[in-house]
Amino acid sequence: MIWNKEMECADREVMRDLQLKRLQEEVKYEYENVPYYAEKMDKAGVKPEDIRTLEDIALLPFITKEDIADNYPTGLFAQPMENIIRIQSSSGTTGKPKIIGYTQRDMEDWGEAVARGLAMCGATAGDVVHVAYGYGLFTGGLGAHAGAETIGATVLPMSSGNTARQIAFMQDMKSSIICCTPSYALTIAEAVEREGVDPEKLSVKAGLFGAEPWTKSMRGKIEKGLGLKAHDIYGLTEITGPGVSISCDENNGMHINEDLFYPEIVDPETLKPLPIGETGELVFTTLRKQGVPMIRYRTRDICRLMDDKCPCGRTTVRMDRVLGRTDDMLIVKGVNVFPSQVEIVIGKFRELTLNYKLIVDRVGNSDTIELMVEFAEGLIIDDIDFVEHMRKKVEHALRETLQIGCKVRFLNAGTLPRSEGKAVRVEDRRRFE
Ligand code: DLL
Repeated sequence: MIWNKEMECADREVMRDLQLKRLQEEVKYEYENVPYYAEKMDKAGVKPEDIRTLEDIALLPFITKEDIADNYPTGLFAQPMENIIRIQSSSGTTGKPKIIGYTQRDMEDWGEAVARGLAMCGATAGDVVHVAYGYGLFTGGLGAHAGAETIGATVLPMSSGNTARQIAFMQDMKSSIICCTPSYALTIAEAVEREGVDPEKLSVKAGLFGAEPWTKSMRGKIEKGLGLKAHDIYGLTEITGPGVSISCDENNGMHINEDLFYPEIVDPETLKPLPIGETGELVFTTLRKQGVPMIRYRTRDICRLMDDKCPCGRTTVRMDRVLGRTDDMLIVKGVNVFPSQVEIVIGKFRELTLNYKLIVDRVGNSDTIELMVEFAEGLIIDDIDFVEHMRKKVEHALRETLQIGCKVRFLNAGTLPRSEGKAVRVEDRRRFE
């Protein structure tokens, strides 16, 4: 089912006209309401009136996660707090989170964007939408929730975890659409098998899975294990959360909600726009955001756009699977983790050096993260009580900062290989091809 034919199936010229009109308004709005961005535009020698065509977007300066960090917490807000009705957040590079605020209209647009994805899953008001993304500052839970409410479906705000309870609700409440990370979907599928539940007897017909990269083989296992059709949903906190793009039944790229988010692919080195079909860094401009509008936000996701006709009837440009990132951000259990955050934690302990390595792996369906870190010169690991005490302290501090558990292994000073160039701080043993 197509939720909003007018926007999702618009004639290309009509869509481009709408995008240009909204881009001009958004740039003017941001110039007038966010002094930091006005300064950036002045420095780049560009004024809102210079945006005469969609291609003129290339004249505008980019916004990066560093700009967000420099303006922590609310320096990029374009509205006073009394007009902000919601805050969501995700990890930043500096140890300070990225804070994004939403107005009433932003919330409505977010609900609309996710509703389109739920409709791709076949959702109507008669469906029971089981939301097993985490609720809270992370956008997954409340984003999926907003979409389900927009459709008028019955929402089960499960949040993540307690898999036995998830399965009991799926059975008893006849959940028909499930929303969670693909790795959690696999965990649920395995528990379903373990408990001897027949997936065909579950009422769930489709799922909206995202927030992390996933593979074709994961898709196959989820579809079989839960007896449903899997859809991919992409998004990021800075732009809105889930719902920037979603895959339809054709499962061939994710349709971008182009009336709300304008996509570009740029060469990550030269930052020049690349033609459609070429792989580069994905950049998004919000076209109707009031709380924290983002003009040319560098997502750091590597991707390509597709504009060939989709048999589903939607005319919007699609984005392919995310192939990787241009920065060092890791997604572990759906949570964004920067090595720099770990470094800040380690730096607080004088017993530790800054020689460390993070090992990320996947055990079963779950990501694991382990920190190997050297003790300071002179400290030798032979006092078991001391080592245990330190482990507890460091693991606690890491959990506080990263929001996920990270095991710690201590090494004697000088154990880790020394870098002769760029230090290799991360070993990611997971495979996403
Ligand atoms: O992960 C928003 C979201 C929630 C999307 C629920 C989909 C479902 P952040 O925590 O800010 O926001 O992380 C954003 O996650 O830049 C990508 O690197 C990655 N990501 C998100 N969706 C996908 C996906 C949410 N479908 C970052 N495939 C993004 C691959 C994804 N990577």
